[in-house]
Amino acid sequence: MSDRMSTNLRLVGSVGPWLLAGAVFGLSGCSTDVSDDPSEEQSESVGSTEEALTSAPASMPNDGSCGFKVTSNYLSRRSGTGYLGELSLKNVSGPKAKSFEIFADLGGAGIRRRCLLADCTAVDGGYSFTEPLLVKLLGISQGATLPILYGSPDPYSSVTPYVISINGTKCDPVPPQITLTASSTLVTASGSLRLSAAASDNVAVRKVVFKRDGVDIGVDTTAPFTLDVAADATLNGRKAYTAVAYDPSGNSTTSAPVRVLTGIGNKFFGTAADTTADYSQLLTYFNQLTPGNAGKWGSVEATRNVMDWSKLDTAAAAFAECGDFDRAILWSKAALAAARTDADRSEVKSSLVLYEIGQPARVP
Ligand SMILES: [Ca+2]
Repeated sequence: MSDRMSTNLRLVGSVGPWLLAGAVFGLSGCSTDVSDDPSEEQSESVGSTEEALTSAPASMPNDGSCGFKVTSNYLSRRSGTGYLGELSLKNVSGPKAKSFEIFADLGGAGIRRRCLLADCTAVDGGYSFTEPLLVKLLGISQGATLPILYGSPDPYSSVTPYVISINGTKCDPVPPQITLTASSTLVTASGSLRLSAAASDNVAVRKVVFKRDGVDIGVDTTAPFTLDVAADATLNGRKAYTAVAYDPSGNSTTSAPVRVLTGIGNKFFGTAADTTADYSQLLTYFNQLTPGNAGKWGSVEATRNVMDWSKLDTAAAAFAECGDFDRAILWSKAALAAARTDADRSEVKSSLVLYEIGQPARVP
């Protein structure tokens, strides 16, 4: 029956909406065939009346589309003032529908004015189609198909529709899955960094939004979901990239972050640590500036387990003698942070106090 209805629609696409409804549903006009009270249950329904009378009330199938199937037909040749498109919403195994929402990606085409047998509005990435008064009154019973017509000034390259909800129930509550990888996690030369997201969903992945430190930097709407990022010295430092996958119902999932270190034009030095304790020590002693040899291991720990930070203190005193109290304070604080005994700390502190008031520290 649905095929015949679709054929009818193509043939009578230029007639008025109520006449078209009559041609499709065999009605002489909605206002004369249905009750004025929309809350009253109607025995007649869109499509097969016999099935509506004999079918038991159906529960909502958990199949991602509520037991409904929406398909698309469109004409690639101009029809009248534009191009004709048709969606067919079939109730395969769902409950009688008195409301619905369909989302359709029209491949960039726009809808001219309104739709026939559905209300349609432009939304992000396509159009949303909702039930017309006729469906509110009569419903779509199991086995029945509702055709929806629309016209576009643009030719269609593709149309992809999804059932979003039936009778107010969201058909797909399951969010997508997504993992993100980067072509490199250490960038040392200008070029391009490719982000690749592997995303899947029980219905479909509509788009993947890429982010850098939480800020949108690009979108891909077709698989494979990738984004090429220009890598230059402005990105120097560590950045966290994430990707968010959306399904047609708006469910979303954010990937685990991928951290990329960019150091274009930088010089690196480093060492190795065997244990957490060693690593902690490295953070303490290497995460600071030191005045040449005075801060190196060979000077500080010339004898194993005997730390001598006095050379840092001496360096601070030398800067103070030259009148460079900023540097004197810097190295004095470094010596203070590294001092292991109260006696050492006390000695360094007494010098530091002098540097802070612009006085050199001299041995009496
Ligand atoms: Ca989903």
